[in-house]
Amino acid sequence: MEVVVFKKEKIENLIKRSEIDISTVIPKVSEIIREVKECGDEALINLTRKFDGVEIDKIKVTKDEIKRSYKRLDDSIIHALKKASKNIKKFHERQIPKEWFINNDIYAGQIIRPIESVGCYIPGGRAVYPSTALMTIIPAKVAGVKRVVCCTPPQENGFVDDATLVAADIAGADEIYKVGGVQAIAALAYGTETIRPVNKIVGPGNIFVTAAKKLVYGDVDIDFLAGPSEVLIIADENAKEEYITAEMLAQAEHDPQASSVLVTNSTKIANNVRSLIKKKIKKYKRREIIEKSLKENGKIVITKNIRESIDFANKYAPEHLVLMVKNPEKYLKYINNAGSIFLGDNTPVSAGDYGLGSNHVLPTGGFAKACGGLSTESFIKKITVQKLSKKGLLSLKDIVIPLSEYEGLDGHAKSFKKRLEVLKSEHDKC
Ligand code: HSO
Ligand code: ZN
Repeated sequence: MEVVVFKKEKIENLIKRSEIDISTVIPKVSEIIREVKECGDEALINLTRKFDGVEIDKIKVTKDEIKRSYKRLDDSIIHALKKASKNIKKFHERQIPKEWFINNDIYAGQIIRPIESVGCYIPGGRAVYPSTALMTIIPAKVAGVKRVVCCTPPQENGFVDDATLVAADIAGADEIYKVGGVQAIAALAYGTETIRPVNKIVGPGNIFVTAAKKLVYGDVDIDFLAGPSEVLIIADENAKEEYITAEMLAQAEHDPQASSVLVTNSTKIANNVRSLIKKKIKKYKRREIIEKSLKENGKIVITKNIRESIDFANKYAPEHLVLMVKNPEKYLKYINNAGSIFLGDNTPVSAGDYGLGSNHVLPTGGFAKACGGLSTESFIKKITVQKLSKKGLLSLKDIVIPLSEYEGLDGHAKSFKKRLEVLKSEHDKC
């Protein structure tokens, strides 16, 4: 793992992550989307055989299959899913935006309405993510989405992973389909005989799923294009080396492309964490993945002080930002770019991943400069409403007429002036 001293001139190099070039898979992904558009369910069944190696006859998950999964699942997992879903619900209820009106001659405001139908994509197959089912479906339901559709690939035995199915059920999914990959995104966007299309698709996936989301965007809305996981830890001289190490190893185990970055103003912490990682890594089940991830994308950056560490973090715009410094709250005001911020020693990212309440579907690859993570608002439309009193109409005369004429849109000016004429004649009458 690289240890570098921070230099402004090197910033562009230092904020680079592993490069995943979606464009290389676009032709193949477009071909699969076309196949689903043309052949519907038949394509879903054929593509599931081809890519997942699984034979399915029915795409829709039945009530009996859900019951079967509850029975097979350990009580502790059901308990964990239920408890997590309560926290996630509570958190996301606070995110419901307000309706408001400015009650004047210019009466204007916004009403909020949920998107009618949403597709939640939950990765599956070899790695399963029941927690992602909670993180995508619950906010949609809290927002009031009537039809929440969940798509996730079947496992080798032809069933969906038990915990994913139970999580989707606890979260309140209205329909669950055992289809994954590009074919699932295409089905959600364009519909098949069994799956009706939705208005928006959310949730993470591999490079093919991400490319598919990019291609269907415009025909439907999407959340954002999520790439490999990242953590950036800012540590001062008081930070606990064991915690920093554990945090870096935890993020690296996601993916060889995942990035774990430590930024610290303490050379002692930098050196100790580097040797601790070497020691601790031996005990991890996913050691190979971690080693690759840290070798290719792990980094320790040494800075002059905490403010310089924060400047670096703002440029990097990490998915997860961990502040292991004294009085971390004090620094919140300086942070502009991060998907989610974890403060202090007792807040591991894994707590956020599984159910302290906040969402774990977050922007990666520097996208946190432009958007936040998945939230209740991701499923809500703000519709503006306006009503002018006579006085309000008059007050806009010197805005609308000159500007519409400047733009060469005399129809706009006429429509406005018509109201003024009527007002004037009413006024003249009395
Ligand atoms: N760290 C992942 C979420 C996750 N972790 C799911 C464990 N399971 C992306 O934020
Ligand atoms: Zn994670």
